[in-house]
Amino acid sequence: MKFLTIRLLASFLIAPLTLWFVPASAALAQEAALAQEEDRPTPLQIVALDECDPTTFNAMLGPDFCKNVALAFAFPFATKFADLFAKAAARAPDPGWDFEPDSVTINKGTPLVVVNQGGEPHTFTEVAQFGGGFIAGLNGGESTVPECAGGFKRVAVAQTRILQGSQLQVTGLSKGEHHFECCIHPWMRVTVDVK
Ligand SMILES: [Cu+2]
Repeated sequence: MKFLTIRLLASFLIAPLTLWFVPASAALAQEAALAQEEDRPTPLQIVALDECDPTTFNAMLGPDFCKNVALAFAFPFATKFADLFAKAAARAPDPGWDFEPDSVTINKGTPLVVVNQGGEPHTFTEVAQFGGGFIAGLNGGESTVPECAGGFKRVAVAQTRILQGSQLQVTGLSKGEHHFECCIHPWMRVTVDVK
């Protein structure tokens, strides 16, 4: 009888305690997860831009290769396919093909998010030294850097490709200076300084 009373008393006491603890610990876990999320650094955005002319690019490279989102049909500032090559050969590459910003400083652990807002594909490829990409006609006389050699046939290069309208995240950069360029349009360059 006495034993039963104690057990009963115990369950009366413990049951509500348990009920109180369970939601409390769940709430604590949720709070910890939220705090961790807040500690996570906000990614730094870099945009890839270009002004490909859909008519001439797609005639050369296939339908839907160039999807200019900067209203190329309404305004006459798009660059024709042949002109892009002519300007690169004259070592005055088209400034409409650009990564912005050109140089960034981030703290170690901050991810980069590179968004392709241009009309055609680009790559965001880390290189030891800036130089030519894998299309000789766009290199302005510079030779292809080893990191771009082989083009998209090489998985390492393909992994750095950013299709029109998509994005690439770069994480885990070590402290120091890093160089990134487009392996197609090698005048698109970014220097990243990691503190
Ligand atoms: Cu490019």
